[in-house]
Amino acid sequence: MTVIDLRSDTVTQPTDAMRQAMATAEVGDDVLDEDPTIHRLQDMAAEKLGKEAALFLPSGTMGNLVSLLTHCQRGDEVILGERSHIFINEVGGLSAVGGIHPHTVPNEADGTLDLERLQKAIRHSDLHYPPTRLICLENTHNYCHGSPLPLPYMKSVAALARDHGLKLHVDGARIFNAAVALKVDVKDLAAEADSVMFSLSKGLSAPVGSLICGTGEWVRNARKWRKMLGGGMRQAGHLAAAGITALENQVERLADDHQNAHTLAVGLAGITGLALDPAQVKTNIVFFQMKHPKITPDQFLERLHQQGVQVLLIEQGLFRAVLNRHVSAENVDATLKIIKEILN
Ligand code: TLP
Repeated sequence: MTVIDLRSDTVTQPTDAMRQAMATAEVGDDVLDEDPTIHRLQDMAAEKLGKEAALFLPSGTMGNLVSLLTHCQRGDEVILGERSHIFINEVGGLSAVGGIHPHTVPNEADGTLDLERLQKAIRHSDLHYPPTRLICLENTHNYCHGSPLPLPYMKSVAALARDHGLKLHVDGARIFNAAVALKVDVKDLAAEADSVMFSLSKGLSAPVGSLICGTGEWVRNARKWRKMLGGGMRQAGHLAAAGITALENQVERLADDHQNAHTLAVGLAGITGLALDPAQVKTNIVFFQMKHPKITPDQFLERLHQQGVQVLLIEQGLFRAVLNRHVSAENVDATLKIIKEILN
């Protein structure tokens, strides 16, 4: 049976070119800063995002945590979306490890944070308040339909941050999806931020790794936090080699995932018992709500699984399907057919 795995783009397997590059990579001890392949990847990432420097880390979660630790002191406050991955899905690392206070603002449906609400969330100086230090945005915004945050919006938030002496960090786990969907250079999206994290191991198909990018001094400081968290990885150039291949070969094809997501969304919207607005689907993530008189969400999930289709049940009746390199247009048609059969 063909398995159509739509749980995430993190399930992607390395390409043959990546496996080849990993096998033959020239490596060294990266804690001693002597891994030539990691240097190449970091230079490439910094160049692509238009930043002075970059740092390779094992995961996006560590990339975000190291970024927050590098920007903030214990007791500082960070403003972020209440649907953000950092707030919901990173085990509360910012507070548990960093002693950083999260101040959430509701996300709009398109992943943005309303500028007025953001402005109100910024603390003025008062004995009782933690000092606001940082604003975090997520681009694309995973739990807001994978929405890409447009360039003018990024500029407005950056201006607000600057006016209040705050830093701006972007969780850009899928920033290349945003750039492809918006048809802008990723450099322009990154230009507005003091730091950006992006993942190699999602739609770009590398097996492991994320990068954080910022000024040279910021990255030097981040390196120390990475070491403290156990992210110093020795001969990790084998992993970085796959990342280089990912950046070289896998960015443009993200458009195929976006096209397939759109087809899936339009198809799902036409099925009785499912609710979603296909116009909200602009990248590779499709959220849909299921409500059926006879089938519970768990039964639906189980039946899909039996037919070889895997999606994630996020919360009561809300499902997520993420298009990725292993899911073809034919697989999307097959998925729609299977879902129709189950719900009819
Ligand atoms: N997201 C994963 C799960 O954790 C939900 C997924 O399947 O989408 N930022 C964003 C916006 C993310 O979506 C993720 C992973 C991360 C950070 C963390 O990256 P990793 O998994 O490398 O720690």
